[in-house]
Amino acid sequence: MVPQQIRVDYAPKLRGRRYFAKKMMNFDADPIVAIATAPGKGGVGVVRISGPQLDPFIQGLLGPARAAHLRPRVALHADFCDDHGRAIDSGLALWFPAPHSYTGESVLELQGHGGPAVLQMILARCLQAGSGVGARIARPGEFTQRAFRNGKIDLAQAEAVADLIDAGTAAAARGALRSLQGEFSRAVQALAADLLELRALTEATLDFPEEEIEFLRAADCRRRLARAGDALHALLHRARQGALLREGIHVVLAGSPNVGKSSLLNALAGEEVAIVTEHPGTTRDRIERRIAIDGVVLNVIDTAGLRETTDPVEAIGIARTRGALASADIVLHLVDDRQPDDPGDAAIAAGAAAGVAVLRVRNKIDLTGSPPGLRDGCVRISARSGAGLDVLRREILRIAGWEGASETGGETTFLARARHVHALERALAHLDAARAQADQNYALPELMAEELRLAGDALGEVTGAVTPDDVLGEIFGRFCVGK
Ligand SMILES: Nc1nc2c(ncn2[C@@H]2O[C@H](COP(=O)(O)OP(=O)(O)OP(=O)(O)O)[C@@H](O)[C@H]2O)c(=O)[nH]1
Ligand SMILES: [Mg+2]
Repeated sequence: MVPQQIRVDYAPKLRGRRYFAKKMMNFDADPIVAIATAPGKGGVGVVRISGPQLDPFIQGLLGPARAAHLRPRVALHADFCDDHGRAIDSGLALWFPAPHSYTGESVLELQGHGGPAVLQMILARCLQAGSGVGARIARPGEFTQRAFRNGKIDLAQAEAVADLIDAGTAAAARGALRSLQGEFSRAVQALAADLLELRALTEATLDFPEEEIEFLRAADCRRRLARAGDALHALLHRARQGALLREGIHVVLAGSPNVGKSSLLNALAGEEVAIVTEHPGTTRDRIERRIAIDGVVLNVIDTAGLRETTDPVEAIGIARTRGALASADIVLHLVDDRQPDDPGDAAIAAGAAAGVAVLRVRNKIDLTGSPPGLRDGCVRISARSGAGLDVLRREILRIAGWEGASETGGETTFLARARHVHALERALAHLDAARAQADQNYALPELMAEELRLAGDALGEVTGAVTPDDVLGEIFGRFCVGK
């Protein structure tokens, strides 16, 4: 089979949810094959195969003589051969018999030379050798999906795999690894187990109405609910920090023309990203730069200065500034320190979405002699000399809610996603509702049991214990092929 004939079955979403749901439920056992290393040239390239039955691949690619030497988890040097027994490449074969593998199925890894042509040839040969057992190319994330399905990892850990690959800073990578190693999942599972026990108690009360309240009182239910509430609060706090680390912060620089927005972007980035001139109206387009502070990624966006204009190009730029303001997490409103106040105030406050922090920054203090730093909710800096920039960086992180590596965040933060934060928030709301029932002397135990069930379900969404198939499809669909 030549590569063009390979049926690429990537697009479960196009076929609708039911297709994917069926795929998930079916536990489809086709062997899957993919190039696991990044596209392009490299010293080594890896083709990975996972499935219940790998004999055709082992025999076909290594040939019977060499295949006889293959031992579990021991690297074997071998030629990878075509269907006539001619070598395509020479490298290492690694065999992980089920269940001791990444996916929980049998896995064969062929480490060849990392060129696109040779890896495509190995891939095509694998599909050919496995055609009798239904081999096909893996969908994005399908290896990890099988690991999840086979109970090797839970959903939060599976997401951490993708996040570790995507991590843009060392802090994000360390956080992702902690999630991958199960730190986050264990905390969620412990909480879910507590809630389940409390729910069982509450339901027992419903079954034995005479003993009703005594039952729950004897179990000190209220104190245990309070303890679960504290644990959930702490977990939510850590998850929010983790989400910040993963998603980054959108910081928009806005203000009148010529106040030094582009100069500030350049100073923060440490290079000449944007054009700076003494002419007001220099910046027309929005210019973005990713900058890491303390391991947190800031997406800093420089915009066209806000003013009334008849220039059609500048007007488009100003419209883009308004668009950027509307999607900012934090707005830095720059003002020239020589001016007592800025007429753009109202426009910026109106442009930023509700609840978005607007931090006033007075620039060019080298010309006025004001001391740098934070006073009256306003940071004074010089983009030219760099004075006050440290304070500004710290203030941005503080407003975003980042607690920093030295405090409770940093080294104990696991990477989390907005999805996790929302699920934990829902769990907390249901737990609070259950606590309200307890506080009313267990007036409605049915309601309390129901709230505990809903809280448990919300926690289960984090680990994948109760996650709808379309959500699973969405999560795994975002992985790269070969992972
Ligand atoms: N002395 C001094 N000059 C500065 C400082 N920051 C910027 N400037 C000067 O102010 C002028 C305008 O700077 P820009 O960074 O282009 O200003 P901008 O806000 O991006 O302007 P527009 O793109 O036109 O909206 C340039 O001549 C800069 O060199 C500063 O901290 N001190
Ligand atoms: Mg500019």
